[in-house]
Amino acid sequence: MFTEKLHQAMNDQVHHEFESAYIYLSMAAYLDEANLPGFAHWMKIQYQEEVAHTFKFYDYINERGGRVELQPIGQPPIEFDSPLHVFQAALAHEQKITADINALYELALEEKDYPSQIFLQWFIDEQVEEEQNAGDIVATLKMVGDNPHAILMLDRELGQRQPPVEANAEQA
Ligand code: OFO
Repeated sequence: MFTEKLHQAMNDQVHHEFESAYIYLSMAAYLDEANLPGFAHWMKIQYQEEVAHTFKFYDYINERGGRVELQPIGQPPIEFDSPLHVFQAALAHEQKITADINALYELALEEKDYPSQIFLQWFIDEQVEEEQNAGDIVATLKMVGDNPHAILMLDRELGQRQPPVEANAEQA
């Protein structure tokens, strides 16, 4: 069993991850309405990634003998100015989640909880990828500007994103 402080912080992270899923689903809805099905698909896969992250924390809390306590989720942002604005917001959100994961890791160090330090290393790596994925799309969108042909090409490319392995396992 881990300490109550760490238990609470892990529970908070269940909330942050599920809230991330909800935010990305809202972004997908905006992109679907904007007739950008590839962009929307990318965001729906991101939603699945966040659900998978939620379950990693959920399962870990259970494995350590803790009880998962779900918290209320507020309304996510629903209006955006453009696809660029969506991905800038996604990048800013990932940077916040990185800070949450880093704070959790620091707490696991303070509490001398070695299994949690090992568990969190996966998330530390994952956050590098999460920030890079959103950051790359922001950079591309800035480069193409309002060029409709380039936006359509990017829409096709983002429509190829594959679901996370964890999501396949959940569905199997
Ligand atoms: Fe769970 O990594 Fe994004 O938020």
